[in-house]
Amino acid sequence: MPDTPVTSLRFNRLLLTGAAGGLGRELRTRLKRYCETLRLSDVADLGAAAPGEELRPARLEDRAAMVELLQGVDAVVHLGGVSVEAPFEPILQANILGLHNLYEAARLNGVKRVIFASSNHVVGYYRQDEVIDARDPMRPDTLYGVSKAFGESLSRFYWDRYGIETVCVRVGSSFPEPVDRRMLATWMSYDDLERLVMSCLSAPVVGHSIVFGISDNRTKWWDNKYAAHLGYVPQDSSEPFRAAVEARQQSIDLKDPAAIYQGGGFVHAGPFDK
Ligand code: 15L
Repeated sequence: MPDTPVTSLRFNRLLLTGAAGGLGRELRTRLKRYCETLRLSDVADLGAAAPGEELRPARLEDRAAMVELLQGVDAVVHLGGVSVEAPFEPILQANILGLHNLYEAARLNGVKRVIFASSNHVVGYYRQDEVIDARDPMRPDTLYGVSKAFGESLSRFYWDRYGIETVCVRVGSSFPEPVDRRMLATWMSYDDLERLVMSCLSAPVVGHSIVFGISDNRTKWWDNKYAAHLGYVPQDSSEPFRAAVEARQQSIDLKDPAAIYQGGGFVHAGPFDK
């Protein structure tokens, strides 16, 4: 965790969905530092509530449960839903119908800001020798990526029509450390994840913004020039891990689409529906 908090702002109640997942478990302890009450939701087991935590299991597909879940929250950090390629049906339920429920719940409860965990797989079919920014057209590499593209469009609609602000965070690869050559470009440390989420929550005005969730890596495919207003300044880099990563993966097959496209191995995932 960063020694000094990213912002001196304190929120009354924040909601974290997908709180039992990999990034959810990481943000659970970190977000608590910035709010009186942290409401946690997931369909998976959330364990026991720590002081200042409220546990609210809820299915994204359940509109009534979502409306209840968003009551009395200042802002939502939405990590919930399917987070890898999968058959279309669960993606449809959680990432499409579920996300619509979340935004309807925000509208009905007057919640004004959502931090939406989008994904780099919205643009996974750009090549690894291209550098893109948030205004380049989407090129999803999976049905999962398509569902995140839907989320970016849905959140833009809720901003234009209802004034609900969203930052779409196109998360790269947020893990304890980069494990392959692709991740030298896509990695984001957990400390930088905290810095980014708190920048998104504390920036005075975000409207509808798109930011790539990456650390200050030397290898760059994604230019965050349109997200400068968020004030996110990554402090970590994949570079200290480079030697170990290159030793582990000395050569790459340049004919393999996973080495050609930014989405990496996701370009091989599926189809599941025969
Ligand atoms: C994602 O969107 C996934 O949720 C995560 O598990 C990683 O695989 C990441 O992308 C990635 O591209 O490395």
